Amino acid sequence: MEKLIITAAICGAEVSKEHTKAIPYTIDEIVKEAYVAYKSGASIIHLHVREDNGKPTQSKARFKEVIDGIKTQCPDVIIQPSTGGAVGMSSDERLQPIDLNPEMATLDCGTLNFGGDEVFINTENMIKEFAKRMQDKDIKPELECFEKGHIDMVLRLYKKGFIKGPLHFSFVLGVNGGMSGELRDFLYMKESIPADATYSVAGIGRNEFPLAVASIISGGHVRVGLEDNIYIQKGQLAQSNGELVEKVVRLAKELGREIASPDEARNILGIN
Ligand code: KMH
Ligand code: ZN
Repeated sequence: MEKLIITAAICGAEVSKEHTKAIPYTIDEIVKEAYVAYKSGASIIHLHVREDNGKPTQSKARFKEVIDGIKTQCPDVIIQPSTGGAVGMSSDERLQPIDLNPEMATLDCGTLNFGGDEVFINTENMIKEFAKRMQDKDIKPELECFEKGHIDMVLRLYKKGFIKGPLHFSFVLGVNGGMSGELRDFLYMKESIPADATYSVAGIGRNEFPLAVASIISGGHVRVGLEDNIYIQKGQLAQSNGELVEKVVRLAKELGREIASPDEARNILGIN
């Protein structure tokens, strides 16, 4: 089996210091969390940024400061800014980090409810526009699919040339409003993508580690981090993103999967 790519989703847009003190807000806090996740075994940092008071922002200037800081601490890590941002942001707002020419960025592949009255909007035309902006800059999209219909959307747009291969999916399972995160959901998603595509799984909340194990033994890749889950085990908050990454490294070693370095991850994903 190929080596395991671990993505660390260190910050997100929804988790606050009321949920866990470990969630980073400031530039220094985010850079530190990225560094610790990287040292623990993450080769990709899935990146959101915040204002100092915790408010999510897609400000290009803020992303630049954080990315420069991360690159100083861990020059080879792959940085994957979010173009999802937070619910309610406009496309222009969300697309700002693309102008910094990152190696990767997220491409959210469909609309879904996001708890309460929130709706995370990603229409077909938005997906086409985001995909084109990434293609023009040779940015590798991480195809975030929150349910099976999102995979169908990717496959349609791939056929029509709006999305270029090799395809790399991220199954984000267990969001309140998306597909649940049971083993059968993961298996259905992974069996629905082309054989030559790569995939990673991000289990939300209690789904994080069971789905990580399922992906490790299936030849897929794994995303963990405080954006997705704040507990290291039932009832016990994680101290840092590094602690969550370390747990995946331990599980992978027990199950016979080696961990990919950032350059090995580039090779696996077809990033030049
Ligand atoms: N914060 C969510 C609304 C992404 O990073 O592309 C969207 C999200 C997906 O986190
Ligand atoms: Zn995200």
